[in-house]
Amino acid sequence: MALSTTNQDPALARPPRRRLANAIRMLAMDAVEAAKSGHPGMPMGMADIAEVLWNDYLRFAPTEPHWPDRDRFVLSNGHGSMLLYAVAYLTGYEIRLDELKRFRQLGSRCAGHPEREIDIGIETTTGPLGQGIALGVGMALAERSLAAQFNRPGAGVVDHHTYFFCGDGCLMEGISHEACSFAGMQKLGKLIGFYDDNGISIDGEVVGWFRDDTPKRFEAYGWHVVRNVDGHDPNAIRAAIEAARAVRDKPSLIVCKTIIGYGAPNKQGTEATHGSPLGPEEAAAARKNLGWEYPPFEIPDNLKRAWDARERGAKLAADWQRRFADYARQFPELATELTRRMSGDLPKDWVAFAGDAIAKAAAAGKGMATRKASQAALDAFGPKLPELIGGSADLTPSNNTSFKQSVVLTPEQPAGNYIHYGVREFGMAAVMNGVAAHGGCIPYGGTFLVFSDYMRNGLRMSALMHLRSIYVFTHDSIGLGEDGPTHQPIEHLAALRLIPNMHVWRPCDAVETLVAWRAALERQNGPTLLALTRQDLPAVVRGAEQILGVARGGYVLVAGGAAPKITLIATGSEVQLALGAAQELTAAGVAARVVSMPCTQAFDAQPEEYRASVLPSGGARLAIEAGATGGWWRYVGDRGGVHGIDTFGASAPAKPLFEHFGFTVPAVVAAARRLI
Ligand SMILES: Cc1ncc(C[n+]2csc(CCOP(=O)(O)OP(=O)(O)O)c2C)c(N)n1
Ligand SMILES: [Mg+2]
Repeated sequence: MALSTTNQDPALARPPRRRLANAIRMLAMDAVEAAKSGHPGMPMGMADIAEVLWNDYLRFAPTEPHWPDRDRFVLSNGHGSMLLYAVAYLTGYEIRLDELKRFRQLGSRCAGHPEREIDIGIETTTGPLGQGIALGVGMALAERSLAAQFNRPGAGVVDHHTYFFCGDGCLMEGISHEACSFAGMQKLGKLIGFYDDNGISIDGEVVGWFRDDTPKRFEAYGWHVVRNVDGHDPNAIRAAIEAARAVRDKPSLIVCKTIIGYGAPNKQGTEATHGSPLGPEEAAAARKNLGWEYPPFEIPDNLKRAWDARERGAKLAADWQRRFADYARQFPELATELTRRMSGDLPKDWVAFAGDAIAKAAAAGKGMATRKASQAALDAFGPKLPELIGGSADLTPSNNTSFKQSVVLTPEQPAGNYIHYGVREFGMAAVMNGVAAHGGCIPYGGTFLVFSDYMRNGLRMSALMHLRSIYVFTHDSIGLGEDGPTHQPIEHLAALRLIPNMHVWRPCDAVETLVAWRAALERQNGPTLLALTRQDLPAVVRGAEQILGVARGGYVLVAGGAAPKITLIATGSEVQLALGAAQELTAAGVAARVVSMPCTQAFDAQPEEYRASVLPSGGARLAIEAGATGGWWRYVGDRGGVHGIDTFGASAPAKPLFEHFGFTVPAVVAAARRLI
């Protein structure tokens, strides 16, 4: 790994590749210096790889960042974010130099860890290590799915690669196992990862805590591995990428030996460069060592010109537009459909279609478990929505996530719409996020509500990145019965409702379940979680206005007069208890209101006037939910009560369990009476 700066190819009349890479190094180093915080080591170490990838292979268009058939790139070792910002600036995306100068400052586009900003070429990138790999897997899966559905012989309009960078940290994380084992099984041949094999993480040399034989590990997953690539030799990097692209039936991992902080003469190769500024002295020494004569943030014109990818990108995008126009002439319906799906819009007649399905369910008035109702929702909506890509983490028969038109998605059936994710909850969440981020597909995935803990950061990332991922979580309370407390969610609903931008629905019957599904599908800027029962629930009788009320997240089921003495607020299976208790209270002369509150977030978003009409200020309020009480106090106020469970559950059939924990009509009536 020579520190040569003279590998110029005069025939191309381009600056030497090392100098092009040094532009990344210097921008990253100087931005971290200016911020007095950040991670110079990774961008300096991976600059040569990035230079080759962006300049020779990646198909992207800075002037048309949303071009649908662009290659996707995910930075899983997201702490190296300055590498992405530097490349975005150098290649000509709409990002000003002073944004780089304000790296990590309030309001700058250059955040510590980027999330998702396609306008400047950031597809999705995670701070939490390892998740980016899984996002890349999801993107590659979406690409293959769309290609299988839309490409026609001689007319390939979906044909791009997904690349990711990852580091030691990503590969130590368990999620890399889930995602890469899955990707190998799925034979995602257009997924290419670069492992920054620099032997260093924050605590020092990784041999003390990470000694896997990574190439063997990935070969065992069914990946194609290019070993021992000198990550500072552009020719070796090119050869590795060529080899990776040539293998189309396996994902590829390119194992790049690099030196973290490459170019900083005294600190390179050590953890000192990982996450702190090099300091003025070492930064000056790096400049000298790399033969960089320019002050911070100055990129000489010849380098800027050589990096500028606007013209090349515009040509690529225009070429695709021409091909797409031809395709549209030959296959007008497919072209319209692909355009719709990439836009994220639902079909034109969706509103009427979904409304009909809900009206039908209301008229049928059938009782069933809400997990069953969710399957009925898929049966109703699924045929209309070929963009749905569903799945379950090995609980398909319990989650009821497959429906009549489900076709298993495999390498042999890439146009399928149902994924057996295997027992890989976290991997599933992050793969779903990648599918959603790619566009053209709406992912949903199931497991037991209690195992949402295993995937929680994936749920959080979908909320943070505004992705339309739909989580189908069944067995939503002690009502699941005999499997016992390890399987019975208690604090989960409360905890999940705390994630900003996550919509949590806990429907009480088939109609509410359909409305919840519709809301999830129509939500383009965030995830939705459906908490569904294992046990059967009766259908609630509603008027037309009440059916409309469901979508508002909370609505009055039983008015109890204009000034009820008590308002019972319930969700899911506990709505039945509230209805039973209200009946008894009313019979005893206590005017009681019942409010069904399937989605607190949707309710909170309603105008004040509506909320006040549902929850009147007079009278007491009692919230009833078979889970942790914490989140309900804001709805019941000082004079209110919360009837919940703040201990772990127990192993027994559902009925005795509900009795044991006080989830019976008499117990709810007693709790209500204590408040009035
Ligand atoms: C899930 C998660 N855990 C911990 C961290 C904190 N963290 C950021 S970088 C890093 C070390 C990463 O080492 P490596 O991937 O080898 O990066 P390098 O130092 O080589 O750039 C850690 C622990 C994180 N970002 N995400
Ligand atoms: Mg490392």
